Amino acid sequence: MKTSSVIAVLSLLVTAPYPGSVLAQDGAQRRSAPGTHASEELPLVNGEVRRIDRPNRKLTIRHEAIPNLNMEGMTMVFGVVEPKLLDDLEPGDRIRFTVRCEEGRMMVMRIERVR
Ligand SMILES: [Cu+2]
Repeated sequence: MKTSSVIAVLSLLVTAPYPGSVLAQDGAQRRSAPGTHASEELPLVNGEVRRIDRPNRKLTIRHEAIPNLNMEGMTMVFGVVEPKLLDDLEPGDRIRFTVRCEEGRMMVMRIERVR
């Protein structure tokens, strides 16, 4: 049982030739650090992009409630964990995103555009 799950994980790692594999590797490296392993489990939150500040890697989002932060819906500024998350965004885009609190800062971990 243990052996088969190890094999399953290994084959997932080996068969990840899509661009996201860089992120997957990154995640694997960070997995050893405490408290940084749960980004895949963060709830997706609905929001709308209001403002994009690429030089400062910040994003203003009008968001619905964020359960993992006990936050009601509001408009606020978030940091962004990877600058490339901002690449295809424009104000007015509807998104689903994940966020977590890192060293007291709200950091967007992932963004999906909703069409
Ligand atoms: Cu908020």
